[in-house]
Amino acid sequence: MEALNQIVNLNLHPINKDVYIKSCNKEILEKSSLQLDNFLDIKALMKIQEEAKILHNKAFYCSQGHTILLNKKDNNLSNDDPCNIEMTSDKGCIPHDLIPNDSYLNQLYQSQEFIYFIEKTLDVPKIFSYKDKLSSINYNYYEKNQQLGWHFDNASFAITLMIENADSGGIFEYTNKGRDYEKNYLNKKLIQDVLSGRYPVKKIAVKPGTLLLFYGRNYLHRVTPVTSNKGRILVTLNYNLEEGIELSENARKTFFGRVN
Ligand SMILES: O=C(O)CCC(=O)C(=O)O
Ligand SMILES: [Fe+2]
Repeated sequence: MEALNQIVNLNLHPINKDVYIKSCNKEILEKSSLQLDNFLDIKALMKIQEEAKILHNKAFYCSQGHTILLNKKDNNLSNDDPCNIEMTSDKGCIPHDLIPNDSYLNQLYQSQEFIYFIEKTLDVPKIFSYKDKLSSINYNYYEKNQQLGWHFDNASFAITLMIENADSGGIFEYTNKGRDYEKNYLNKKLIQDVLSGRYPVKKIAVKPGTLLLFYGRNYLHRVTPVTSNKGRILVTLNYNLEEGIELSENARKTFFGRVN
């Protein structure tokens, strides 16, 4: 087990210090997302990039149609309903059980200091890993022309680590205005405007080593198609607010090609 400072650039991001944690909490409340550039120590980033390349040929590629709420299109509903428009998502995925135990990613994910930082920054009581062996940490590979269509996540928040970015395309875009899940609020007019390109969404172009936190269940977001030969590699660090949660068998089959 490496010390946290071998993995995280603690000089720039002292996530084990209360003052810094408070400033991150303030920032995510003010700006709606938290972007920490150069979060990973440079040597750790290089090791993770190497690991991503070694695992690449084991990635499971899927292409799927889904609505913004991650459902299947309902042919009984009107095509004009923005919640019934079919998006396309295609990417490759390495599930958690293929990531070596001693990977920096596993060490970061399990680190009590990192977990505490996330809990306090998001102001949630506790976070837990997935019960299933596939969903907690994922490498995502986006090749040329691949993308993630507009959607709201099922999980309330998302944590991503950029590992390699594409030379062009593969940009993360979002708006924090479309939904308030807790209040059962969904702004269909705004969603319609986003889908048709009329709404000025926020764009985040991040460099390798950046950590990004956002409220994926309330933010309509997407990854634009990669347009360069160089692909995009991103890690998602996935936690739940309750213990013992599994990703649905259906979702596991879709994203990982298997259930166990
Ligand atoms: O790849 C990204 O930047 C976002 C990933 C995402 O939205 C998801 O996995 O649901
Ligand atoms: Fe998402």
